[in-house]
Amino acid sequence: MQVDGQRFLADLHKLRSFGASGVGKGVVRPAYSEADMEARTWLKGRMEEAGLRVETDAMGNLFGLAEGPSLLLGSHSDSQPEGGWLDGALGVIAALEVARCADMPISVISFQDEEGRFGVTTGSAVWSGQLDLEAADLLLDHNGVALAEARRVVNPTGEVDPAQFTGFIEMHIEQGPVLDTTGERVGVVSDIVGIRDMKITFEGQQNHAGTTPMHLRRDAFQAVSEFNHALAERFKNVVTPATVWTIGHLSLHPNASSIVPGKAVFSMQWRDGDADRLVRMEQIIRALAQEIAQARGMEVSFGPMLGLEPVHMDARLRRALETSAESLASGAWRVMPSGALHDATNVSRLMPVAMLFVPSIGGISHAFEEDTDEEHLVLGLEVLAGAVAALHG
Ligand code: HGY
Ligand code: MN
Ligand code: MN
Repeated sequence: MQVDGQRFLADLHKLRSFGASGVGKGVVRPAYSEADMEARTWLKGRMEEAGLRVETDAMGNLFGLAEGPSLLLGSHSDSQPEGGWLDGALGVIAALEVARCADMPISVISFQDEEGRFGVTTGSAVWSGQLDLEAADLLLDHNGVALAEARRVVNPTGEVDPAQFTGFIEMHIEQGPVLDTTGERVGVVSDIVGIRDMKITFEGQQNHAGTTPMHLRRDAFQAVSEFNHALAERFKNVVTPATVWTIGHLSLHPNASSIVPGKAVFSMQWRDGDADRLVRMEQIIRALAQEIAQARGMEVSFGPMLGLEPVHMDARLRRALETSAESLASGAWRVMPSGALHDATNVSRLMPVAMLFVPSIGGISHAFEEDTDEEHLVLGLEVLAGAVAALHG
């Protein structure tokens, strides 16, 4: 199968123009935003030009469907609030290019809200049955907008039956430092970590920042600060160097310089390759938050917890990627786990899945600086095409 690297790169740069941040090659293209929907309209046209039948489901997942049973390739085209031009977009455009050149049926997908404006990989979670649409509709973004409201911009054409697909392969940037550090050019994913994500709220007493003595304060931010500091200690005998946890979002109420914050809401997210360890970490998180709230005479509450279990990639699809990587990048590829989450985790509930990585310069992602050498992008495309051809050989 002969792919067209220049056409592929041109489409990647065109997709980058929707929600271009003006900083480096960064994009701002959150799920259901104007830029996201404009990008999807353009993608729809490119899928039709490739001879695919386009369907958009109720969540806004955009499918380009081949006739009859087909291998599904793709990823997502929504971005983080400050996103890179390749996260998700690479897999969608690579899928489109393979679908154009393949002499076997290839379908293409751009999932919606993989970046979790409303949750965790929300679009593929609903499509795969991991999450009910009714429950998803109740999810709020950090500005309090409900998913049900946001997805009104979608004009659904119909639901897509997963049974028509023989498997799913997602090409993605690594988003981490491994390939960039080793100088290797391709990663074949062995497994994807599991994740837990929930909001925690501490409520104390809003008060005057000048007249309230320190020992009388019930300061919600101080509770968060103590929680974060103590957590590292409590995790010490549970976590490994591969375990990660993040407080990425914090809102203080009323968020004013001269007011002791009475309320703090923060996101608590943790990830690991071991399902039992995720459970143990949750127990520690909940117990520590309650202990601190009690000690400080405060209230603590926990929002709905979203989570996905660790998944192993399908051996047959993975072997096809490994064989293709060996023939095109011999000595410059490796098998590796994914510390980032992907739609492939949800899709693995329905069919065999596998993933292919290309390096991230400096290991940076979820930032405007995210980038990859273009010859690595084209090589990844060729490895994907080689694996697809071999699977149908
Ligand atoms: O957070 C993640 O791992 C994914 O990039 N949304
Ligand atoms: Mn992604
Ligand atoms: Mn991402």
